[in-house]
Amino acid sequence: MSLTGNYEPSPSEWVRNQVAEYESSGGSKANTLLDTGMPVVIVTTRGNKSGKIRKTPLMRVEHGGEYALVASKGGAPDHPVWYYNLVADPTSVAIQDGPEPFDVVVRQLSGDEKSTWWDRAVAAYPPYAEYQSNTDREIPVFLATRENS
Ligand code: F42
Repeated sequence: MSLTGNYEPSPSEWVRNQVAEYESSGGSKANTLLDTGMPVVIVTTRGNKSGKIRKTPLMRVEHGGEYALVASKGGAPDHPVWYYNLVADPTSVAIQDGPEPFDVVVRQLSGDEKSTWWDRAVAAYPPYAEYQSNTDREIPVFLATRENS
């Protein structure tokens, strides 16, 4: 995994606790969003200002070995800051979906490709549709593909 460096846990306690429990259990615990039963993955990025390692739980949206990363932030008017990390360095990204993380590269989707992956995202986690209806911000979607594929 090329993403080495100083890990800075999230300032949000429930987020950093979910990352810690997911990683320490090899993905067998804390692998759903609270009590929804809907699966999550852990995405590692590099802080675009600090250079620190950041880890962010996101809903698991997988198809054919690729993953959509949905910068919904609950429908907030502003992007989550991990969005800017991906924009700044789309090759310093890893996903953990189970026991071990793996390197990916990401690209932001648009047009028909985004529509296809947006439908998959809403199928995996229906509240995404409500988040988008609650904000004028177009919720960005990134496609993550394994680096060695
Ligand atoms: N968020 C989503 O957007 N989509 C999801 O599908 C999703 C699912 C999910 C499931 C479980 C769970 O526990 C949380 C979930 N979340 C989901 C919430 C997600 O994990 C994040 O908490 C949320 O998206 C907000 O991301 P954020 O990156 O805006 O988090 C803030 C609070 C944060 O970490 N801020 C740090 C801080 O110190 O204030 C800085 C983080 C950072 O990356 N800093 C950069 C750096 O250089 O280090 C600079 C960034 C910049 O450009 O300012």
